[in-house]
Amino acid sequence: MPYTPELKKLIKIVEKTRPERVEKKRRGEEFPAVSLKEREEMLKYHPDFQEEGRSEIKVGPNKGYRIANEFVNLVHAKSRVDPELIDLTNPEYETDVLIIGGGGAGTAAALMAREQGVKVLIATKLRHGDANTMMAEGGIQAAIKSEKDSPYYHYLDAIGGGHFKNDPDLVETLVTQAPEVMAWLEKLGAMFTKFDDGRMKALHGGGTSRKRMHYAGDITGAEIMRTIRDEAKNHPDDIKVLEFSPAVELILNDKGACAGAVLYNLETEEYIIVKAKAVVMATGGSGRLHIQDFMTTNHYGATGDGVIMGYRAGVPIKFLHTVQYHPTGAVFPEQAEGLLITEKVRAAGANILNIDGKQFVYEREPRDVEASAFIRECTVRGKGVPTPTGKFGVWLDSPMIDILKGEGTVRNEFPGKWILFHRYGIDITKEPMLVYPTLHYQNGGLEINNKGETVVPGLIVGGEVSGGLHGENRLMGNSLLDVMVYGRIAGITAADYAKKKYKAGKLTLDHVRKYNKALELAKIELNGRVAPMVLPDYSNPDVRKKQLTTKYVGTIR
Ligand code: MEZ
Repeated sequence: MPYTPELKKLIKIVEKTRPERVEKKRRGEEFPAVSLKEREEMLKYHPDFQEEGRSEIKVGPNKGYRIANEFVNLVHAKSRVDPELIDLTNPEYETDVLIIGGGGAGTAAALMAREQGVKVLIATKLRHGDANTMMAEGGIQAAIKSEKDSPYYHYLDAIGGGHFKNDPDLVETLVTQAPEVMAWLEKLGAMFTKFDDGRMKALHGGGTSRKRMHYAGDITGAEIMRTIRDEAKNHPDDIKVLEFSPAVELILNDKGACAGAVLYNLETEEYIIVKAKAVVMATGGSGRLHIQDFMTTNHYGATGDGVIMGYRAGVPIKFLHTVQYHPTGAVFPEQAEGLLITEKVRAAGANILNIDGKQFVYEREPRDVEASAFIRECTVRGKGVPTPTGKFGVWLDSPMIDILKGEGTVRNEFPGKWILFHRYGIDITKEPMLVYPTLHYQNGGLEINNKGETVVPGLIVGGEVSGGLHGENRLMGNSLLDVMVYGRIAGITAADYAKKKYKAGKLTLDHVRKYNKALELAKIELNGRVAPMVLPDYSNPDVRKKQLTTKYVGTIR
């Protein structure tokens, strides 16, 4: 849907203020960044700081910890699996390493585990590659081949962005392995955007002190996922993939180690038992929980399943009290609602403006600060731009990019977004985009060390499902790097465990029995809730009441 006449009128105001703003950019004059004190003030508007959005966990290793209500609802839910009805004695599959999740981290783990000489089975909810990695746009951070940059600066940026709360060991491993990961991806065939002389292009992202954001147009994640998925397909004898088969419960053995998982075949609706010497949890994030009713950039299967399964098995969670809202999610047209508009658009020079066509925030603040500024502008100061469906947004002035950097820049650097908006009758080289914060990233998750190990032997975790690396706020481009670095590490650790540390034992779901008991003792009203969620339910609740089947009764929304 093209812009309505009302919105076109408001765009005229943006056009009026544009020449002066462009001139300022040309002179290198930027809107002042907020001070640390102003930052704190601004963050009060961030959804993480809305206490009514959180509640206390009453069971498990993090009893007493307050996190988003939507997550607590899942923690306070019964397993989808009834331990009394599941037969663990005849597993359908046996493998060295079971990887739960077929996105970036899971696939990187599979490749590295295979290199260590073990057999791998990937179980994935949808198709191989349907994951947040595939949808990542703007880039991957790595301090490579530059006199001005080094992992040292990358480390400082990541820690500063995370409000100095990050686990230092995890960050050190991330930044020091980044150059090697980039070389690995290139060797496998990933095509990053380059200068004519072969050097990789790099940009700033919010909170970076150096230009180290490498990218493939505005489809960086798709390019990385394409590359590693192709490589996994090159080894069908060693890496098997079960699609449409999400894990719904972990299996432990009588020695307390993780020893497999119960999968659920979405097509046949059968449970499948997989026995494994080691398990990698790489289920990604949870945007589809729509925390505090925010729209999301995440793929359809991002429902936080890995956190729930790991937590039930006894792994503590960390930093799940913080959630990342990407400042620029599309809010118009409605069909594209929530969709990521990469931060790279701001890195390339586009200003953020209110209804008066005025700047109110520097466009490259760390994400939590930037998102808070948008929320304040729309909900407190009344300066948001109204959409035809009663929402609000702020302008992202993309036409500035071609003016500043030459005609064709937008089409070359942002082909994905240009095509998408063009389909809706909007030319982003001429018209700004209307944006609002959108639920993007699960900053926290299952606790790991820098080998991806958890407190449960044989359960290794990698990527967005883990917590600690990003502290309380992740910087742009550190998620693709996280899934590659920690996905690879998880694969190596799992293979090592399978070869050297694994001890056979009797498979059991006793941890599920214990968890159910704890829910009962805590007197939690379950209201029929079961978890993991597996898929979000967008059906109309009134229609649902009249349906014969209550198959999805356990889902939250
Ligand atoms: O790391 C991210 O979340 C990222 C690169 C997003 C983006 O703005 O493109």
